[in-house]
Amino acid sequence: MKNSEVAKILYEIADILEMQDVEFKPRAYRKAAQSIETLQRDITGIWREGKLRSIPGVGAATEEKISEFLETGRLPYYEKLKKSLPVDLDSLMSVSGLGPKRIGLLYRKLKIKNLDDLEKAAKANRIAKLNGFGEKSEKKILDGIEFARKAKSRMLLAKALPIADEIVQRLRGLDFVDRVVFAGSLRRMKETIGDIDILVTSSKHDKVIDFFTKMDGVGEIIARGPTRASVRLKGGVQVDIRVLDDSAFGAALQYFTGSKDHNVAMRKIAIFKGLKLSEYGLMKGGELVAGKTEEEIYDRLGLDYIEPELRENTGEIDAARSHKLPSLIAYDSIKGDLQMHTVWSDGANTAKDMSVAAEKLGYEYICITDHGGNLKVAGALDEQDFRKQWKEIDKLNGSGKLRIFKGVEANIEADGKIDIPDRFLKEFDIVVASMHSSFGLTREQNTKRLITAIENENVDVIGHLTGRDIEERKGADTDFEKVFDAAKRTGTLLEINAQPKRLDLNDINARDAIKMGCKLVVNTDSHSAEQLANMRFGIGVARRAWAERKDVVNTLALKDFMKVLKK
Ligand code: DGT
Ligand code: CA
Ligand code: CA
Ligand code: ZN
Repeated sequence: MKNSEVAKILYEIADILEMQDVEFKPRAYRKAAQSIETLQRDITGIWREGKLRSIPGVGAATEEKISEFLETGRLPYYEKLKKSLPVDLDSLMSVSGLGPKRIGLLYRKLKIKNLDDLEKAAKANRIAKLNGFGEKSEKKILDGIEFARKAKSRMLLAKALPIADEIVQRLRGLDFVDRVVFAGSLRRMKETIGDIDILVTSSKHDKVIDFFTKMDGVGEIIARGPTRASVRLKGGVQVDIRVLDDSAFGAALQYFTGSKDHNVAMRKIAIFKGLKLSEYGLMKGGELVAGKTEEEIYDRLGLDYIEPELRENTGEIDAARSHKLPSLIAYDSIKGDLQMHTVWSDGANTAKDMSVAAEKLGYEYICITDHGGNLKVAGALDEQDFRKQWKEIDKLNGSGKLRIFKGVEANIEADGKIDIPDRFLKEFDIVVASMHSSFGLTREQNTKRLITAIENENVDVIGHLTGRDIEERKGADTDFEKVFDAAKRTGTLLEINAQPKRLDLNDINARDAIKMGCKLVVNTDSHSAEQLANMRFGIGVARRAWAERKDVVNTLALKDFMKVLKK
């Protein structure tokens, strides 16, 4: 799978162009990189089908570069750019306060290429004298260097999962391995992942390690021992592997799934019962009493089985002891997806394409929610456009089994008003209202804003409620208790947005919403047919929020679902 390699190159091109003060292009390259990084399909396959342009953000220039790289394994355009600015971008970019523009300036004026150069220059007070810097930013840089040296950068779950899946598949193909699974934060479906952890059972430890460290895509071997190894892939991702014997598979899986806090609490229970729990098994005075499966370990400690998504030591152990664990929503329980965009606004596919893809997923209904109102940058539709679109949807509804709802994603303005008049809003089947700007309001203002939107009788769903971007922007400051209370009171649905960079509501907020009796909906907010596959990340959040099927309305069959919409 070349996705992360391609994404890394495009990100670097964007950074280097930005360092050279080129306009517009950096944004385009970065946008393409973002969607490729979290694609759930191998980009090589999409390229072979000649469909690179169906990836959101990929235009003529990026298409050409990607094709060349996939065809020849090289990209001279990128190599030349890199040579023109020989700096260690990866580490310099992780110093807070430094972006490509400033790194470019530091290279041109002071020949700074890496963290060591940067540190020397800052300590000699040479940075403060530069135009656009100053004492304060020099100090900030100096503080940032230490942090950057230690910084273990994290990646989005959606980037890590397909990479792990592919490595697991490769290892499963070997005749000298028995079981292959991934563990760690990935198995717990955390929103970001530090590294990928893989467990293999085999009697040929050395052969597994040998294959793993030499397989295609490995850029660097970080560590290598008889039963474990760590590599860094060419795309930058770290993967750890451990090879073990079958007898302790459950104990190892339990241990390496974590979380660390969950494990610590588990070990305490073991000690209390006169036992010892480790990655090698549950022992009593040196005798193995459980270890082959996770289930028998939990059972022997007097606990119901705890699903990986719950293992964060946030009450799951007490719940398991008193048989009060939730019966988590299953990954395959979704019947419809209620937020997606088409070519009418900023999506890459037609309504027809989206409906075909949704039928393939076994859905009973979808809602097309192209942007409306003032969001012109996202190609917002006006009233006339929507009426034309509805004719298209009517036709599709007449021809297939899938029910397509006529929806809109409208904006919640700073004062809580929706940017489409109520007269027209009420003609839609489903209105998703979301915030797309004014993220700097005070907690009080923003809470009032959301409540005003929730109280609008035409608003059915609040989309990506906080507006956060996991890697770039904190969510708006909000009094969740008040907002959830309003949602519950008015029967307004709250979205878990499954876009990898959003996952908004997050696990903690969604869990609070459920506790307060709110109903949730998990939507992909897809901008292409491929992205409908992101549903699993939203369900991951729902499960980490302890959600049951009854808490999520788009698990309902069509007839029952229609009953929960506001009149
Ligand atoms: P990550 O990679 O930062 O997203 O998070 P994890 O949870 O995958 O952590 P990682 O890769 O460092 O280790 C994998 C699992 O191994 C972790 O979830 C629990 C277990 N583990 C690692 N180190 C320790 C430790 O020092 N004590 C305990 N009890 N467990 C550990
Ligand atoms: Ca990990
Ligand atoms: Ca690890
Ligand atoms: Zn949106």
